[in-house]
Amino acid sequence: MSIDAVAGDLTTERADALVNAANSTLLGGGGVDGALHAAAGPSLLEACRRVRKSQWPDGLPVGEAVATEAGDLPATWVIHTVGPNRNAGQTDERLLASCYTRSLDVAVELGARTVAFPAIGAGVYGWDAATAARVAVAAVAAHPRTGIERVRFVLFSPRLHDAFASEIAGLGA
Ligand code: AR6
Repeated sequence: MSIDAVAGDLTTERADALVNAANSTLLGGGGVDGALHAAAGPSLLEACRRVRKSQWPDGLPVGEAVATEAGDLPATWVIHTVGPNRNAGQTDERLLASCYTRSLDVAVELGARTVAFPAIGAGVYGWDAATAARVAVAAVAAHPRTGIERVRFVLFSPRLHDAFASEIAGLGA
């Protein structure tokens, strides 16, 4: 069960499940959400619309996670989660941790063996790199992750990569 961090683009990462930093509507947006939808093709949006109709008619709550198919992405599933919007006053780190915990719960239910995360909340939602990395790595390390062989953070900037790599290195200390 490894945890690592790479610099790169989540939309080209091969994993059983890619985690999307979505918003409550699940109907797309900017950042990594927009990039994943663009790379997946329209079937991802259709799958998200079905989730809204069946499971979450009022939208996915902050800190929750739900899976769909992955369209044309190099993955079997996309797990959508909604980070707390720090810029809108949602400053509770436990909600950010819950995004990782609930995403891994869903990944375990699906039988995913490899899972890749972006830095949830570290873009539009305004979490600083150090806090985003500390909360993310602690939440993943604390999860039982039954059956999951690798959790990878795919970071879009060198600053975020350094922050995550340093937290991961600290796990072994
Ligand atoms: N691969 C990996 N990381 C990426 C990619 C990519 N292709 N593109 C951006 N990032 P954000 P949030 C990084 O804003 O803060 C959306 O509009 C980005 O540099 O995508 O949780 C949703 O619909 C940053 O480090 O997510 C919501 O409305 C990290 O991904 C809102 O943004 C997260 O930034 C969610 O905001």
